[in-house]
Amino acid sequence: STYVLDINEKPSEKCGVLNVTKITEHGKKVRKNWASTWTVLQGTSLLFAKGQGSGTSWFGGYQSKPEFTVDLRGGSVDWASKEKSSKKHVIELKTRVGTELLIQSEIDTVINEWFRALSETINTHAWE
Ligand code: I3S
Repeated sequence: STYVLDINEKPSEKCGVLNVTKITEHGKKVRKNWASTWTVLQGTSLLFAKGQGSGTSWFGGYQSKPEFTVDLRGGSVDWASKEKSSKKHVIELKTRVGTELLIQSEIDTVINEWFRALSETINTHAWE
């Protein structure tokens, strides 16, 4: 049999600790609640698991069940405006179902990598 693997079809997997807050749920504004959150990009899903504290509990955070998952397909990603947050390096993620999240890291290389990974995922799967 013939087996063809496109070089671009590598599974997208990325994880790390980011500061995350929801700002809108089903189109309704919700109160910000920034939390240090173990974040996993797995295919077109973005999974969040609030760790038992950040830093030393990465492994524990990874083992814990995701607290919240968003489907990136049909979503959008952009840098957040100053009105959305006073923090620097803030990504604004909007999902197809009207959830808006802010995702932040103090480390610019880290947040730039996440911006790239999220944009690539959203652009690659835009029409699914
Ligand atoms: O958009 P806001 O309301 O200025 O967001 C800030 C608040 O959520 C604040 O908590 P209180 O609800 O206790 O006021 C947070 O401590 C801030 O971090 C939020 O603003 P930034 O600019 O950090 O996203």
